[in-house]
Amino acid sequence: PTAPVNVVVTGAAGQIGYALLFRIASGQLLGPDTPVRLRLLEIPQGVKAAEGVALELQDSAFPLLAGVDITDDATKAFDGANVGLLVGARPRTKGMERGDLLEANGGIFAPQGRAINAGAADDIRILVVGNPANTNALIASSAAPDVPAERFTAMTRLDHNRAVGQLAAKLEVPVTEIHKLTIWGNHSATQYPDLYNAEVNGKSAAEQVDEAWLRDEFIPRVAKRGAEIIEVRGGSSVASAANAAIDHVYDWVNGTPEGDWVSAAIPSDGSYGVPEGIISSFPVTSENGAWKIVQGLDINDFSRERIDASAKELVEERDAVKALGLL
Ligand code: NAX
Repeated sequence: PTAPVNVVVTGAAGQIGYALLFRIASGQLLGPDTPVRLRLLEIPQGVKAAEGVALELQDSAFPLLAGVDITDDATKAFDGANVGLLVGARPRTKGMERGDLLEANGGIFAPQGRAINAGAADDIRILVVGNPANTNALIASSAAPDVPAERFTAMTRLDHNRAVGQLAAKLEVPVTEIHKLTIWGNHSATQYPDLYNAEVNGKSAAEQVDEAWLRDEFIPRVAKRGAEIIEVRGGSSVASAANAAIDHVYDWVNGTPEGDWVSAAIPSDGSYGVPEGIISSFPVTSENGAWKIVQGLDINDFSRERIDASAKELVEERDAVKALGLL
């Protein structure tokens, strides 16, 4: 039998944590042959609720679940960790400026990065879900100089899946007919969902919708879907966010299907004019357990402008956290 994989979930007592843990324990994160040991990291006030979740995990008798540890100590949580889902973050509250938000999150993601650097396993893979996800991932990565930068990623898979869902509904096709869709840039309102390179039934997606819908309805709808969910459901996206985190890590570990790609925020190598070093969303494939940016796509003027605008926002966030001494 294979040794259990150590999976750390931060913010484990929160909403996304609750939607995520049972799916991880059931084998959906790493596959049906891989046992997992869960490490739940919470702040002290969250530990008791995390213990409650652990009771329910026990009550589920998951065959693949080798154990559950709960701690409020990041160093303990990440010791020997193979996968880290960094969900817990400091949300923006009323009257908080962007600088305050970045600083508060720096206080979470820098220490977690140091803990990862100190004790994580050599194959550690990090997915940051907690917002502002891209820049939180950059802070954690920068605090972990001994871990290859490409092991730190941020989640834009929810945006990707939302875009697939919107396009499928518009064209009345199954989601399985949609391929090569890309979210570029930041997980924020500046993100750019690109239909010009996407395909539906093997033909250009952009050519199957009218331009006004693509530019004035589709793009803002995807970028503001989080707000729509809050408005309609009365709470932020939870199960869909957990689902996207599962998709991201599953594909990272197991590879993406031949002839298609997905979206993930990974460190830029300068591809497509995105400044090197920022953690920005790209069209990516996963091969042999590593993300690779899809090369050679045609970028029209409209796309160019959108990609540049989102990259600019990420550069501004990076400069702001640099000025705060967090990089
Ligand atoms: P909750 O407030 O329900 O849960 C957050 C949990 O994190 C709490 O239990 C809290 O005690 C814990 N926490 C806070 N600081 C911590 C720390 N330093 N170490 C460990 N745990 C800590 O929020 P939830 O709805 O679960 O959302 C979590 C994060 O996901 C938020 O930052 C949210 O903005 C972000 N999202 C990101 C998405 C994405 O696509 N990248 C989409 C969904 C979601 O909005």
